[in-house]
Amino acid sequence: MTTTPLKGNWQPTACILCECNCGIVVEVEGRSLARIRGDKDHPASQGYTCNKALRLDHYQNNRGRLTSPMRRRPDGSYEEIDWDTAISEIAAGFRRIADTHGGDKIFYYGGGGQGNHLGGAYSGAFLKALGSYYRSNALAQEKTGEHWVDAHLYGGHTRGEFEHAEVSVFVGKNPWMSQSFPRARVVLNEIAKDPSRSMIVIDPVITDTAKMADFHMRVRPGTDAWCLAAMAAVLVQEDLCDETFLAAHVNGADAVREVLREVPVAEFARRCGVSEDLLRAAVRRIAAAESVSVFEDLGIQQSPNSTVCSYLNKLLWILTGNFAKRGAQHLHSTFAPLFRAGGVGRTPVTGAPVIGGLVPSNVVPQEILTDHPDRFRAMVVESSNPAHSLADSAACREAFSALELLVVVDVAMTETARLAHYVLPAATQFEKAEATFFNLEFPHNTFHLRHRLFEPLEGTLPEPEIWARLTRALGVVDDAELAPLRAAARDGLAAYSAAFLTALGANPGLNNVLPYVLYETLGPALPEGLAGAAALWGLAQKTAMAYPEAVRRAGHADGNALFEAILNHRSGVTFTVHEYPDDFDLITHDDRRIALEMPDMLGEVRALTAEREALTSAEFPIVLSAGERRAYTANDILRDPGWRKRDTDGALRISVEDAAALNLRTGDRARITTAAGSAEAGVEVSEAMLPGHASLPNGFGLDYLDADGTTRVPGVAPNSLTSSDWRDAYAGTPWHKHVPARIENVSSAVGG
Ligand SMILES: Nc1nc2c(c(=O)[nH]1)N[C@H]1C(S)=C(S)[C@@H](COP(=O)(O)OP(=O)(O)OC[C@H]3O[C@@H](n4cnc5c(=O)[nH]c(N)nc54)[C@H](O)[C@@H]3O)O[C@H]1N2
Ligand SMILES: Nc1nc2c(c(=O)[nH]1)N[C@H]1C(S)=C(S)[C@@H](COP(=O)(O)OP(=O)(O)OC[C@H]3O[C@@H](n4cnc5c(=O)[nH]c(N)nc54)[C@H](O)[C@@H]3O)O[C@H]1N2
Ligand code: SF4
Ligand SMILES: [Mo]
Repeated sequence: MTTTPLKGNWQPTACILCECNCGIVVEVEGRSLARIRGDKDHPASQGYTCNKALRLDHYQNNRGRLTSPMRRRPDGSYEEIDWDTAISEIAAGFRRIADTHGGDKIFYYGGGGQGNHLGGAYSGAFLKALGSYYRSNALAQEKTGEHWVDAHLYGGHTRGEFEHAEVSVFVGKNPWMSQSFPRARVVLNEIAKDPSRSMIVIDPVITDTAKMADFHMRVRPGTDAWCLAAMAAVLVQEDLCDETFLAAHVNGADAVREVLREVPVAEFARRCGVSEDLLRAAVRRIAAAESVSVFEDLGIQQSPNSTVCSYLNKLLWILTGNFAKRGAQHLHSTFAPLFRAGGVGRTPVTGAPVIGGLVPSNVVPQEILTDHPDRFRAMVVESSNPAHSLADSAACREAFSALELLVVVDVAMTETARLAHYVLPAATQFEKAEATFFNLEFPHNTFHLRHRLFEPLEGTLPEPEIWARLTRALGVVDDAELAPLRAAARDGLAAYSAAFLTALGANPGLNNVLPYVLYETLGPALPEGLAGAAALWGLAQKTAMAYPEAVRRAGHADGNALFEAILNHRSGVTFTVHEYPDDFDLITHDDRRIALEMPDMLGEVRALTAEREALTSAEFPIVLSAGERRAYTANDILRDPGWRKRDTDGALRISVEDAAALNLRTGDRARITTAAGSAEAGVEVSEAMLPGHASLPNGFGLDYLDADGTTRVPGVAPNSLTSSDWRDAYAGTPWHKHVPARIENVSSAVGG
């Protein structure tokens, strides 16, 4: 595919507000994104965007932008300092921590939000040079449980092919609002219109997605384990499994069947609040389908029993053989791994599980706030706002304030930045080369290198340059060693490849600082503004070696050809084209079979028959879902509240029944109190909510300096209401969607 010539000032880039990173074209005026449209040439999104992309100028031209490195004074205020001072003081500070306490006491959090993973790729050189090891990011408060299950079952991440699935199942997932797969609303509309296709939604809320569903299984919050166990049990008890598939491709099915045979389906249906008839009908629909795709997301990943729910929902498609065929579930290629390979480690202080190399977000405060000798002493935060996005903001603030050194790299003065010793101002995602590593599709997987639309704002730097300066300041690489590589880069990629092998052969130590080496040597030879793409050369080589045929099918002869295509195709490239049977080769187990038996998880399924104490109480009778995705939420990416066209204060949604009991009407104010904190919110009475269930949106409670100089904080910061210890036993992932709470009417006191 070649890019069509661009007219006028229309430039291709991507939306950065969710993991889809839809291709857009932007008409640039001065330094603003004046007009925005979907990019038809983008190989994944094909012209699609949702409502949010059109508001991106609120990110680019945000009054909260940082324009100079900042250093905190003893009195807590900040002073602007120049880059050279900032770099040398920060490098020396981390060096001192490493020399005194060990480099592993330097903790790294973040590395990219929804659309900017290129910068974080360079942090590794600096961190490795210091001996830093522990890291984390938002994936450790959502996806680590699923990753642990995936690693056991087949050793990779799977995605559904919803575009072609006869039956699509969404478990705790509202793709109409939260998207997450290409062209989500188009695909959902196609499914809803086609009488031969079906949609099953498991969600306590009548979401926009649930409204389109053929089967809406309205579970009571937090009871998915019973619902999913009953569904898997129906497959076994009604003899609906694909025995041919299981015999050919799956180990351990008998052990699973043995447990599922004992599940009391009627009893479990009652416990999750779904009618047994509806539950059985949905399962029979799955079993009868040519193809089934399943998407699990935060509704189970941030709720009680989350890891066992991840396991159970995967049984639905594995027991029915919905793998390695059109419209079904797939393992996919990766361009850059999101998780570290290897087993489950433990955190130094609390001994929490480190899955995929990520420290559970919820234990971060406890790994700092202690006199344990192995506590984290210093922290780097890049492109993340953990003081606002991690459970228990108060504990996070206290912990971050106790660090000997905290450095934040961000575009804005965030809640986290305000606790830092140094804040480094990054160029925005439209002022530098950027890319997402959320490349999760099959059979066609895509990668998009975005070129910059503007020069970096004065005073800011792209992260690759920041990390290169910091690494240079450590003095760990002899620059003379890089000279031959620099020279070879000027002679083209073939010469560079040869010189690279020679240099690494002569000094294997360079491997430790690879992103730095690439940036310093290949970076200068790349077209203007694309130095930050240098690390992609290494990733392109790895990708071509990992999936040689799929990369060739996509039209790239080798790693260098792939890298050139990435540089040249401004709307993105397809980097792998797979055939369906490739799914089996992507299983990492030696026998290329799915390992279905997970004894821990099967033990959890057995234990579901025992009665459980309710997680709510007389004091906190309501289940609060703290952090729902809505039409105008986008994590913490947009700080300017003016981007929202409605729901500007992030209403607390409550059921008609609870509203009546509390004498609350839409527009009234309510106080919501949890074990961790209390906040006031505007109320929206909603027929979509079950009695006893309330929801607050994510991404609110960020402060913003208005044009008139006043600070505004619209909505409730969800993590002022969440607790660190409220988390999954296996993965440490938080139960944000299930926070026991009390709601009080504060309007009626003044006469409502
Ligand atoms: N508009 C918008 N889109 C986004 C984002 C955003 O901020 N705004 N963020 C992006 C990110 S980072 C992510 S991770 C994804 C998340 O995407 P989703 O997981 O789809 O988002 P949520 O709305 O947080 O939660 C999904 C659903 O879980 C349901 N739920 C609550 N409790 C339960 C329960 O006990 N059981 C079940 N089965 N469901 C329950 C909620 O009603 C909700 O509909 O969205 C991405 N897309
Ligand atoms: N209670 C509750 N908490 C939640 C959730 C929930 O549902 N409920 N959801 C969780 C989930 S799924 C997620 S993904 C996390 C997200 O929370 P975070 O991990 O904090 O990620 P973002 O909100 O994406 O934060 C993005 C930060 O990056 C900055 N930024 C933007 N562009 C750039 C750039 O180019 N360079 C740099 N250096 N910085 C940049 C922004 O200013 C912002 O501060 O929140 C989690 N927290
Ligand atoms: S928010 Fe997500 S789905 Fe919407 S346009 Fe942006 S990247 Fe695409
Ligand atoms: Mo997320």
